[in-house]
Amino acid sequence: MTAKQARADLAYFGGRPVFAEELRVGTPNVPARDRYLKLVGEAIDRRWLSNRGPLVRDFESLASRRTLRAHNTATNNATTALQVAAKACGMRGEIIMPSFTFVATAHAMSWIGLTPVFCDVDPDTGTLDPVSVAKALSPRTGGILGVHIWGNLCDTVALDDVARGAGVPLLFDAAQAFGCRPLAPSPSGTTEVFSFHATKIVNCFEGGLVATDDTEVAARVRALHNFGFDEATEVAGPGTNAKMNESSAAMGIASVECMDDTLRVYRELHARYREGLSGVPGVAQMPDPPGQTHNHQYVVLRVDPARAGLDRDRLAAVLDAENIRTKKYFWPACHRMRPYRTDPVHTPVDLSATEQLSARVLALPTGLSVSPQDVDQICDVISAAVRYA
Ligand code: T4K
Repeated sequence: MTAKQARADLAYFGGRPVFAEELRVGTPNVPARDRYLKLVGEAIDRRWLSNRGPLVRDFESLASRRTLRAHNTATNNATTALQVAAKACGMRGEIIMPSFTFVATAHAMSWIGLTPVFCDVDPDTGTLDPVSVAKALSPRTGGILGVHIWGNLCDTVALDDVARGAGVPLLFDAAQAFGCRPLAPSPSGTTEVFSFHATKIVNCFEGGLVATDDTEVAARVRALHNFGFDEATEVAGPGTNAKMNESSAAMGIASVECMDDTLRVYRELHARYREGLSGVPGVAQMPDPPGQTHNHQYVVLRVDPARAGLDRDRLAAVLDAENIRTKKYFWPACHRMRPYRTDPVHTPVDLSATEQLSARVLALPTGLSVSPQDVDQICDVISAAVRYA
């Protein structure tokens, strides 16, 4: 390993970049290329390419072993899945959600005429704070949307209590949480939406899934994602086209079949980062939440500028010069984005934990295209950046 032994070794100060080619957050995993090509070839030969074909049904069945939910409907992405699920759960009016999330969470609601109302998050897990949610409740509240950010599961029990007390539906955006399950049982009737976008731990090129334990919600999801056709192929009401196609399902099957191996790689890289950064002042990996299994899909640092001597943006610039492409997941927070930043209806409560997290977090490359030696090099750059800050 080439260590950064002097300030001038850092590419930011004119040294030679550690990586000749860029190393990215979110490089797609393709763990079983031949299996995918075989499955997609069979689909082509069958001439059955969409509309709940055999591969989509197989994918749903395999995915159900990971979601542990009774009903699983595959979709073309998680954004449409969120819209379908929100309608199926009966969400209306103002939807309480975190601002600290990927903007798709808010836009998905806004796009179907619902109003995002942003609440604060727990500073350690980044998930929706039930106390903040309770403060934001109003007669206009028509739903609560928790986000399992970075695979950290929300306090589902506390949020369920708040939702039941207010008499509004509760939905979870689990786009980043495939493979993350609570060790205790979930509240009854839980509904979650997963993403299988190219950058996710399991990918379908693009894909999503609505997983629910509520039979009635499941029936509505099935109809709504397929133009409103119910099981009797009658149109029960206005629906959309959110169906997954067979090629996406083939990719999903090929990936989920070897998911245990994939999870192991992510877990090991995550632990290696933790060890490699353990002595670096002011730079800490976000803590692993207790009480759940984790996919370790994201390696997220929190940079404390006072202790590290440099802020998150400067650290990102130092890494960038070394061809290490990080992502500021999630900055800016949604309430700082158009159109939400201009209308106070979206921000009725204090969002100080959100503000602080979004200014400090940085996601680092991980996944099947990242080696343990790459992690060592990245840790060396971070440690040098702090040393010479
Ligand atoms: N809710 C939450 C909480 C979410 O995180 C997301 C999506 C959604 C809802 C909506 O799910 P989908 O409708 O997408 O299923 C990326 C993904 O596009 C997005 O799916 C994901 N969350 C979000 C966290 O990350 P960007 O804007 O960061 O994408 P981009 O183009 O900057 O790519 C990310 C990194 O991946 C880059 O380093 C480049 C690399 N990349 C990307 C693609 C597509 C590759 O190396 N190869 C590729 O093919 O949103």
